[in-house]
Amino acid sequence: MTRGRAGVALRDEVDTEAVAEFRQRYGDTRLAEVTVVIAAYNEAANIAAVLDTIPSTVCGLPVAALVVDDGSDDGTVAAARAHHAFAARTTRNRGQGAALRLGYHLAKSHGARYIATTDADGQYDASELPLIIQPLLDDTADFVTGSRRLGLYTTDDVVRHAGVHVFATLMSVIARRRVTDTSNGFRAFRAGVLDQLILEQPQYQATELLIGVIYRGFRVVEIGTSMRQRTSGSSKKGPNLVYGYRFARVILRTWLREWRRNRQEHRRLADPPPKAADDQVERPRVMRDAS
Ligand SMILES: Nc1nc2c(ncn2[C@@H]2O[C@H](COP(=O)(O)OP(=O)(O)O)[C@@H](O)[C@H]2O)c(=O)[nH]1
Ligand SMILES: [Mg+2]
Repeated sequence: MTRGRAGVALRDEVDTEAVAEFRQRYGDTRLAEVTVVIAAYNEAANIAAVLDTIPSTVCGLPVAALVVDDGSDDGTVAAARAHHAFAARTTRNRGQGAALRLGYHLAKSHGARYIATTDADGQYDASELPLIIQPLLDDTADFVTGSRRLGLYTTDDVVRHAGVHVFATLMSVIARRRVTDTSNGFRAFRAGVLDQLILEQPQYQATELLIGVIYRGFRVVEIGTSMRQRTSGSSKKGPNLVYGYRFARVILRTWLREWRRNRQEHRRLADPPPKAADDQVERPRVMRDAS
């Protein structure tokens, strides 16, 4: 991937091909105002159940699901399309971060105003979408991230559990504010936020996103949400120690990069982000629903 450019422009031929195929299938269809992007790698056994729990409206806004099949060979893309999701497919597996980035590009260029993410393995509860969308509509946050420690966490993996605490402490030092969960994949943000973020991690994007939004001065809010065990299969990110090592490396590299970037721009951590074009656009009118 090309380094150091902010925004979600296409990076390589895998992106270009996937977008061309997406446009051939869907034309310039507008996605919903709230688009839930889901990166999926060989999740045919889980994706249908995840999609079936995504509500059609959240806080009065229409919702669409956009699955990015990250080079699966188990029929994930067909399962997604059979369950009313928009789906893009890459010709090879690159990692969750690269897949999400492509999803953000598609969501933004097809009209999404708010982008949410969840996992394809059933670990998050889509009925909790209002919790992470409402602060964006209230204009009290630009980026809302779920926190298992403020919400509900079921796991029997003590190493991972300890890791969540250790990384949260490290992140709190880096961010100079309390952060309780650094790797939560259930989050939502204004699509315009992406214009200012550098996203180059092909796999471990969670902390790159989080450090990015905090160092750019966006209003970041953590909300207690639920996190369960995977519905089936096991994590594909490697054993805990490898995961932990790579994760720590991403945190430290991103921290250094964002710290330098702010210094070059004579910005301080608490400075608000430069005004983006997206902020000029009138906010959508929200019809309240029962949720
Ligand atoms: N691990 C992994 N997950 C991917 C990849 N591409 C997309 N994903 C999706 O990213 C999400 C998180 O992956 P998972 O292996 O469950 O990671 P974990 O929850 O952090 O242990 C799932 O929805 C995967 O299907 C990839 O290359 N590797
Ligand atoms: Mg998982």
